[in-house]
Amino acid sequence: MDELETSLEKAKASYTENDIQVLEGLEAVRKRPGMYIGSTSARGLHHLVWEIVDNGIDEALAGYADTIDVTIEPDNIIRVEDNGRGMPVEIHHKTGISTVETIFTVLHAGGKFGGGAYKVSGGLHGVGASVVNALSTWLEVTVKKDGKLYQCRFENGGKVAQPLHVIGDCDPSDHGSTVRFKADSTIFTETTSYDADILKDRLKQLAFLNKGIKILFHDNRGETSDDETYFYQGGIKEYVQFLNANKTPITSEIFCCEGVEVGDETGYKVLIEVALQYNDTYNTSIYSFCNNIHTVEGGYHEDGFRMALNRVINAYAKEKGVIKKDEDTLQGEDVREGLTAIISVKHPNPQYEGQTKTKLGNSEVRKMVSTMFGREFARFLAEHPDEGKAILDKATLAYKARLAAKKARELTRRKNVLEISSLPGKLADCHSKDASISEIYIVEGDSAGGSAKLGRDSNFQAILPLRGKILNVEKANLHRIYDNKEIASMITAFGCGIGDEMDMNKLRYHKIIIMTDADVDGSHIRTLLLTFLYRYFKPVIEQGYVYCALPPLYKIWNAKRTDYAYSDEQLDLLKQEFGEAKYDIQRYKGLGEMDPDQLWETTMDPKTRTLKRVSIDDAIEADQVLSMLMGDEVEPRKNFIVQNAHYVQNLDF
Ligand code: 1YM
Repeated sequence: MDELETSLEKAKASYTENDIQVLEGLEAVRKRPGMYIGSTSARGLHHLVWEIVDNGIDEALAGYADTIDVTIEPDNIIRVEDNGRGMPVEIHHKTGISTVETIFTVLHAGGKFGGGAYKVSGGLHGVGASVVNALSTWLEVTVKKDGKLYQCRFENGGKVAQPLHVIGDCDPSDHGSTVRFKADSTIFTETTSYDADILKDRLKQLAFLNKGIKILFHDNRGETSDDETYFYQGGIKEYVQFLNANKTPITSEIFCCEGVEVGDETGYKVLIEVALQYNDTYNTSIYSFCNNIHTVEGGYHEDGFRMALNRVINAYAKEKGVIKKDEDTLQGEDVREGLTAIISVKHPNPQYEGQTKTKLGNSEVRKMVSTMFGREFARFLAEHPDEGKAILDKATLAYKARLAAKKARELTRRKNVLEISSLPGKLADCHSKDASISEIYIVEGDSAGGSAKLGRDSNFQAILPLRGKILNVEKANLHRIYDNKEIASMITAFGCGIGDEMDMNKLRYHKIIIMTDADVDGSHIRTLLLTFLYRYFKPVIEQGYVYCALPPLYKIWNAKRTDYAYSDEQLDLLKQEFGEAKYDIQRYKGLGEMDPDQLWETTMDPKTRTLKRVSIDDAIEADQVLSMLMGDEVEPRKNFIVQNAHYVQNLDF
């Protein structure tokens, strides 16, 4: 049983009991208003208006109303009227009181009762009309229906002062609902005075987002009244026009499309609308909405839009011969330069995520928007060659400018690696920005790097593949070190700078994990890396942030079990464990031989992996080995090579 059912079940018992239940509900709202409307500041105060207006919008979206009239009366009384069916006046079978009264006295009742298509009131705030009642000194509802005028009145935070009764007659063709209320100044202690601009901005936005609904506004508090009418037959197309009003559009036609996509086998429908126009600036203004709520943090509808925009413009560019080679793709930032776009979806069951709950989390919406918008936008480009050309020219220019800027950056990068701000391209970064849980795997070779990228947990694990041998820092001066691509990418990835300008607080990962093959080449690369870290990032080692991953040497398995051995001794033990049973053994020659899942399981999963923390002694030893091998003294090198001849034969210093 859901919340509403429960409260209604309880309420049914008897009329007095019902009264008590209701009062307890509304009392809870008065005790903790913040929980229901976010805050009791000016923001919360305006929220009351939106709760009531949303109900009128719902009625209009259901097709029964086309006008909503919002007035600030003297003394900051709010009046909202619509010309819809009028709230239901009959006795509600569960509460035993009129449905109107139920809407205003039972928590959440308004949102859940109706079967309307898109209940905006079920959205982000959507706490219902009863919350407004609970937070008002008085509230009055008037319903015009079936030739009669009905009214009821509540006082002192939702207590019934006058139950619903007929106060007169009206034209039988007339219908609608009116709500008037006065916010409680003992709750809204900061202010009970409405800001006309806040109300106007949002009402205008609601009119843009819901084409064909006329929204009237009056501020009757002053000597002369301030009246506005918001009515946009073109909806979000006019919104885009309005947003671009002070800019110079590069296309005369505004693109817009609208469609209904069916969700799953349950057949729920999602309404999708997109409008866009490019202007000659370099800025991007993409505003997305779900159920009239501005999804500030974006979400799947916005993702789907970006995906399709990219795809369609690139396909069009190829078709027009602007893009020739496959590697010349226009990037998202290229195709969005100068773009003003509105994406508006209406979803019967929206899920909001993110810090401020303004990110649409319904994943199915991505494909819906991508498919519908992509198809329509491709058609638009095909049918409007002038617009198509202007958009393509703009994106290509952005693309060229980006490449030029990149070249310029690379030149500076060569001058001073410390000035690099962008992360290296090969780095597959993690999502976490919290260094204390972030890890970077420095992986030898592209194929192992590829497996690691696929196998990792991208929430906290970053992968930086290093190609070939990194520069031998022993013989290089500082200038050459900066010049080395592999080293430069490590320095930028770490984020903490190097040398005099090093700032450990800026280090982006508290685990720097060297992952090399368990062979001679691998150990050589490890030596080079450790030496580099020892020479230039000593504090990172001193603070215990550097580790070596231990990849397994063998996989031993049969139909029943699979195990990994990290040494020959361990393999012998495992062989005994498998005993008489048949088994297979694979010797891993390199990390690249493992598939992503194996790599994750054996070497990267914090639950099962073995990491060896590098001590400063290890690093010193690496440094000495390297000095000896690389240094000018010939004798020790000779000795070392003779002693380790069976290992070093493949080495290429
Ligand atoms: C000024 C605010 O609330 N209008 C409004 C509300 C309702 C209806 C019509 C309505 C809805 C339905 C059937 C339905 C509401 N009804 C309910 C409930 N304007 C304003 N206009 N008949 C009338 O959804 O089926 C909640 S709001 F719960 F009774 F359905």
